Amino acid sequence: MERTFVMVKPDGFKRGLVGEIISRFERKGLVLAEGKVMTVSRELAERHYSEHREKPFFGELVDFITSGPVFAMVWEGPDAVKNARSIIGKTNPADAAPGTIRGDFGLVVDYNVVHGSDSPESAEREIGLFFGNN
Ligand code: DAT
Ligand code: MG
Repeated sequence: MERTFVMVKPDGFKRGLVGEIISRFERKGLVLAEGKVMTVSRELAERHYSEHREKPFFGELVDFITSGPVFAMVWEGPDAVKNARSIIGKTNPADAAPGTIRGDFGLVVDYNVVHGSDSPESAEREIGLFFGNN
């Protein structure tokens, strides 16, 4: 059994997509283990996205993710990381297939509705950052 970290970003939260997004993961068969509404501090945002520190979009990414409430979650199941990423779709909604969250609800890469960990190692690191090491 594997765990992954998923977060409805401020755009998805503001648009009222939390329930729809939870439903898609549940229908797939993943199991919700943790969930909470929170506002991400700049410090947490910079740690969460530290791999992107040198990218030109880093400042805007931190501004965006701290701009309003998010819904942070832990999902469990076989291959949870890969299965969650396939439900979420490609990073740029313009490339994401219809039927994926980003394909159905996103338009541009800056506001792509949802985050999902990219590896089991990232998942454990991100779960630790957002939920403590439980
Ligand atoms: P993902 O969220 O699919 O794991 P990532 O880790 O490469 O994608 O990037 C993290 C977030 O940064 C992504 O969800 C949206 C933003 N981002 C990525 N590439 C971008 C770009 N070229 N311009 C603006 N924002 C970008
Ligand atoms: Mg990523």
